[in-house]
Amino acid sequence: NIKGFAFDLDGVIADTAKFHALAWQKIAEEVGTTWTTSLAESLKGVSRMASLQIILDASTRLLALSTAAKKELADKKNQHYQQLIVTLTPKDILPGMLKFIDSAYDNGYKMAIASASKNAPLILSQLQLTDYFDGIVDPTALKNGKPNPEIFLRSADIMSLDNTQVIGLEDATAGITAINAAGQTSLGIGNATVLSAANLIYPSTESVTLANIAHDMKNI
Ligand code: G16
Ligand code: MG
Repeated sequence: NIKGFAFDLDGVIADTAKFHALAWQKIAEEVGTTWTTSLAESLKGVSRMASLQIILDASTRLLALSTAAKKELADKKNQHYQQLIVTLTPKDILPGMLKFIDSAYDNGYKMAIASASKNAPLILSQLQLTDYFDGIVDPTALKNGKPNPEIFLRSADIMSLDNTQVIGLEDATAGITAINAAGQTSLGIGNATVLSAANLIYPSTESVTLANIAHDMKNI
């Protein structure tokens, strides 16, 4: 019996990917990496330092940066990014998600955030969603990122639930893999072909409702 929801943030609650992309693009230009949509896509759900490494590896220059220099570039990206996310307001919550979160709360479901982003607390605060959640998994305390299940296992701990009682919501395949490996029910938002490993698949956030989930859970 489902008693809680573990939410990915980017692509599920808000479209922060566009801000990550704008901020990384500046860093890419600085290090001689051509910015492409496929490069932007490959950074989704990937941690800040791992994202930087992908950008450095794609550079046409022969770079030998020290750890300190890399840290400086990552900090610079985060400063650009934070300037963009402070402009977020509740209007930036993806369609239908405020209604879903609000009705899940009213119906007594527990909720947690399972995002790789260290900025998740700031983003939730900007969107005025903080109080709905039992907690936010601290990504700095994790050994492995998605597709490793660790982040979703932690979210069940935060909600004091068994993994079988949790539905994980994700827009990325690495996240779906992580939810499945955690023994939770996976709910994918996006392209059904891409997210075929998910237990439940919805084309967009608008179709994520308690009624649709209750109906579709009968068929899995
Ligand atoms: C998000 C984004 C990634 C970003 C990562 C770390 O993950 O999808 O692009 O690099 O968080 O973000 P930050 O630099 O803010 O710590 P998720 O799990 O919410 O999709
Ligand atoms: Mg995501």
